[in-house]
Amino acid sequence: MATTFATSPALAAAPASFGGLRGRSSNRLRRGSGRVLVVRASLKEAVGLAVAATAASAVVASGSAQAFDVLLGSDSGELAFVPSSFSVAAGEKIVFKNNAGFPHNVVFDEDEVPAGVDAGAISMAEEDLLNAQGETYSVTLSAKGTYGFYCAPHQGAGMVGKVTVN
Ligand SMILES: [Cu+2]
Repeated sequence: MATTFATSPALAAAPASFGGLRGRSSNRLRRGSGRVLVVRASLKEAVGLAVAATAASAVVASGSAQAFDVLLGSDSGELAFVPSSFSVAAGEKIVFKNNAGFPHNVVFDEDEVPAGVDAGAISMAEEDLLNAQGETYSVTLSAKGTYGFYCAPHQGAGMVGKVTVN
C-alpha cells in the first residue's frame, strides 16, 4: 500500500494520516459499519475519507451508546420520575424526558451524592425548567454510589428519585 502512495507526489502526505485514521477507527468502531466505509473508500479520497469516517464514528458512537431513559411525569399525569429508582453503569448516559405535568427539572441533592461529587455540576439550576413535551436533560454519572435527585417545582408533591451508579 505504501508503494502506491509513493508514486504520487500529491498523495505523499496521505499514508501517515490514512494509517492513523485506520488505527483510530478500528479502535473505536468495533461493531459498527465504519470499518466497511474505510475499507471501501478510494485512496484518492483520503482527505475526504477522514471527514467521512469521523462523521461515521460519531453516528455509530451515539447510535450504539447505552442510555437510560427516565420520564418526567407519568403517562397518567402523576408528578413523578418514571422510574423513580433505578441503576445505571458508571458512564452510562441518563436522559430525563419531559412527559406530562410539566414544567419539571432535575436537581441532584448535594446531601445525597457520593463523596467528592459536585451536585451543582450535574444538576439543572433550580430555576431552569423543561417547559415543553419531549424536552430532555441528560447527565452522565461516573462516580459510583447512590444519588438522590428531585424536581424543584414538585419536590413537595413527592417528585423525587434515586439512582445507583455501579
Ligand atoms: Cu416536576
